[in-house]
Amino acid sequence: MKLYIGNKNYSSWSLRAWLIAEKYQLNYQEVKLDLGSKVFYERLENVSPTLKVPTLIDDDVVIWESLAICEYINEAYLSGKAWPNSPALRAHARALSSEMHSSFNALRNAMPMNIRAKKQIIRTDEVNKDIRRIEQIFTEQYKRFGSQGGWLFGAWSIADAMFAPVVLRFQTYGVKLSGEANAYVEHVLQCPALKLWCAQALKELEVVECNEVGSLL
Ligand SMILES: N[C@@H](CCC(=O)N[C@@H](CS)C(=O)NCC(=O)O)C(=O)O
Repeated sequence: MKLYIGNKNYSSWSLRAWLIAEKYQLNYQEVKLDLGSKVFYERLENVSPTLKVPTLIDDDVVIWESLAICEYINEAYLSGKAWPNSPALRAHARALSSEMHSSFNALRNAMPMNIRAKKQIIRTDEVNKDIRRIEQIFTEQYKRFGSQGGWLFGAWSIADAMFAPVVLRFQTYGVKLSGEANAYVEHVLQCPALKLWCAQALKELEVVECNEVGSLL
């Protein structure tokens, strides 16, 4: 398998797909491309129909959406263990993952992932609304499953991969959550695979201007 990703400092969608492959130590080759560079588009030209990362190539299978990559890896290589077992919890985890995939635009635009930075932004009502909803999700899930492994559904699942970048955004922009939501954040930050991604991000030197928002703290 070949997984095309973007800069580790910035590419939040790449992180989600990479996390599932890395967490389960799958046999894959990582191809990292500098977001927005000429080489980025040249290399993806005959690989990804959207010219975006992440894109996964597994023999003749091409998958170009982060959530679909997670689903594929889960079914093809993990016998389904990256979703909760019960249909009700699986549907719940899928709903949260799809919500992450399709919502929170205000937060995403105002707080791009930028692991190496410590920044300050002025939070609009829309951004605060997104933060409150995420805090509610973390609180509810941690209250219910925190004691069963610390992840959103106890054991690690694709839902945790989907929310990992938002945890890193909260670090960068100094968003503090309360109680159980904060306990979940602390748990995520201890994840060895996530720590590895962050350590590699900190070694990168490229600057992608459009992701540099806010004022330095
Ligand atoms: N919906 C896609 C989003 C992928 C995406 O927007 N990737 C960004 C990097 S994080 C990208 O490749 N941008 C390059 C471009 O837009 O030209 C997914 O879930 O994988």
